[in-house]
Amino acid sequence: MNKIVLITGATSGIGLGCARKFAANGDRLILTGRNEQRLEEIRKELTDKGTQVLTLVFDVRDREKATQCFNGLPDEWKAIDVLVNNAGLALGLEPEYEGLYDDWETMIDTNIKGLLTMTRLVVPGMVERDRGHIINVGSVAGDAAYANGNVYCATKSAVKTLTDGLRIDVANTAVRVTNLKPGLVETNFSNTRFHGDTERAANVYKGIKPLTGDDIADVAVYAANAPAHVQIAEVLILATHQGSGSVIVRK
Ligand code: 8X3
Repeated sequence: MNKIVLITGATSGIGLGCARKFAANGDRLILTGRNEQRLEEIRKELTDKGTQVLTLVFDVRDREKATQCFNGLPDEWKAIDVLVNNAGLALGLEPEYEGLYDDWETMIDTNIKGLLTMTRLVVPGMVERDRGHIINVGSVAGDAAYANGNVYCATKSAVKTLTDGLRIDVANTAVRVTNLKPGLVETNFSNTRFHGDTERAANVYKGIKPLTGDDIADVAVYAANAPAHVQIAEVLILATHQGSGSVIVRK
């Protein structure tokens, strides 16, 4: 069925994978992100293939702008069926007692408060329509802390708790709630984490075939298209040679 899917952080990685996979599924897309030019390139790529795409330029940390963009949606785009809360990032890999305050603020404001803002804006309409699906992009990092992951792991642990809480709070409706928990996915995740140190970022994926944004998007599309009585509550997706958040076998 043709759905309206809103994806945050749609300009790269898992978000971009979701944009392409939901487009291929025949859905209409609202793509949000900070990079206006990338959003426009992606809009063009997908509209050329026949997908209806609307883009919104904002940072999920900017609650006022997010609210403005959401309230300004044309009527025919307002009834969002699927919200993919993907926007998020890791910054730094230092012991907790040496972390940078700015990195902490950015991760907490994006991964937790940004996700909450989007949830607060979009979900009331879903509840009212008694239809909808929220897919939060959590992480294996939310299941257990790993060395130097501290604050990032805590934000993804919060995503798990908030996803579980929301699922309980909408259980009296037909709205479904999913937590996707990827492991090692090769995107610009590590590049961002290491503040642009590409060599250090490349080492994260050395000797192991990592997942791609498309691999995670496949699961998102599956969950969104499962029969209405089926709620895919949580999925942990690891690379084959990854045993857990901290066990990675490299060859
Ligand atoms: C991304 C997975 O294990 O690199 O959230 O933190 S991990």
